[in-house]
Amino acid sequence: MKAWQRPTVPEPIGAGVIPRIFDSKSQGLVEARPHGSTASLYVCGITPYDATHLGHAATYLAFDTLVRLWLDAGFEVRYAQNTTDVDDPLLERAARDGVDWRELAETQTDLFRRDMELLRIIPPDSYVAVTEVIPQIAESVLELLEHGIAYRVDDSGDVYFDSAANSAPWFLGQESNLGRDAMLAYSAERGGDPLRAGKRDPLDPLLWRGERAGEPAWQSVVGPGRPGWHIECSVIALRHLPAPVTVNGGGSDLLFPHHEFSAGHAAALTGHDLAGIYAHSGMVGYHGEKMSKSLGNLVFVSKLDAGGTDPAVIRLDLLTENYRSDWEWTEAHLNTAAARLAAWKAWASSATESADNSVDQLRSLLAQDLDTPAALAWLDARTASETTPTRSLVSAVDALLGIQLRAGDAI
Ligand code: 5CA
Ligand code: ZN
Repeated sequence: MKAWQRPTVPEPIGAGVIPRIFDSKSQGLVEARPHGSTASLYVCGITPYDATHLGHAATYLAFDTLVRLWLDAGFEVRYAQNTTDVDDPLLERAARDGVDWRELAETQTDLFRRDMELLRIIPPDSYVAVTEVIPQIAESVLELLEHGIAYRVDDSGDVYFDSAANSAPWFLGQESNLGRDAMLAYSAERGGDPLRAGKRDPLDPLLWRGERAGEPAWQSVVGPGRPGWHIECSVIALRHLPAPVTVNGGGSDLLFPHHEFSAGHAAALTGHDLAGIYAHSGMVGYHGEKMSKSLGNLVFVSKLDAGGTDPAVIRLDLLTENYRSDWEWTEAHLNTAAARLAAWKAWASSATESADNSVDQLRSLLAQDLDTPAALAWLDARTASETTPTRSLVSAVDALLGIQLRAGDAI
């Protein structure tokens, strides 16, 4: 399906730096260096309801910073993202509100696209809804059944992934580094069904859900039904990006089970790792809890926009925090960003054409695990000092941070 309009991104000035980023699998900072000249990125997209809250926005912005650093370093970027446009939480919300689930998914995806555009987030090259790839997912489930890496439970039509039957390079816990107890707890909390009778391992995840009365279902090579959650991302990533992808990303709530099993399914299908790096953004909170659909403590990008907040202020607000930290959003936080943007704009208005090597300082701060707080502090110091701004630095703020400081520059 179509993504959204790409913002203009100024051409790099001089040589960029290959970014380093924290890898959840190896538990350390690693260079996000692509094989060859193309960096590839898969980021888990929204389940389209309650979009777009500031937690979502912060996560897509974190990976946008990575994309911008790659572009700055001279790489081509191939980026794919899904929408989980059929899944239990979406169906439950549609039923609760008495709307058709397809209608809900469509309107919420439209809202998300608009919000991403407002925030000047670079769109994926492949934006793929799960309902667009149902036959392909079913083919992959069949392949896993034929290879003895998947099994059927009772006569429900449900198919599960056999975590233990899978062969190298993946093994259970490889991506998340979690012990069994933690995995069991997260599985129960995040869409798994460890108590389901008849499974070979309580942690084995659903690959295909057999048709149930009143639920959407598709005819397929594994029988009527719909896909499980993790296999959708494995299949979309494998079909749209060269494997292994340079970075597989999402929020830290996807560390387990989602990314563990997306990696597991992909390895079972190809014999290779899904990704070189598994990167996770922290959780944005509000009123003392993680901002989440189930709790309802949400602040929406569209509502802030409708209330007159400049989207650039929202963007700068989210860049204030380290992408890996869990942090609490407040109104005051937003006001600080508004003051900062005003100060930076005043500073940028007197930019000159003179030579400037300070862009390298900005890029090297960001290249160290997308350290936007350090970059912002450095720019604050620069705006507060008597140093005359240069056009190249102002342009780098646009290219790397997505913040346009001069009115009249291209949108
Ligand atoms: N559709 C699945 C991924 S395949 C999903 O998790 N959808 S979501 O709508 O629940 O979340 C979309 C993205 O936003 C995910 O990467 C998730 O980790 C991230 N996210 C959700 N809540 C927050 C939050 N409070 N702070 C930061 N990121 C969040
Ligand atoms: Zn996903």
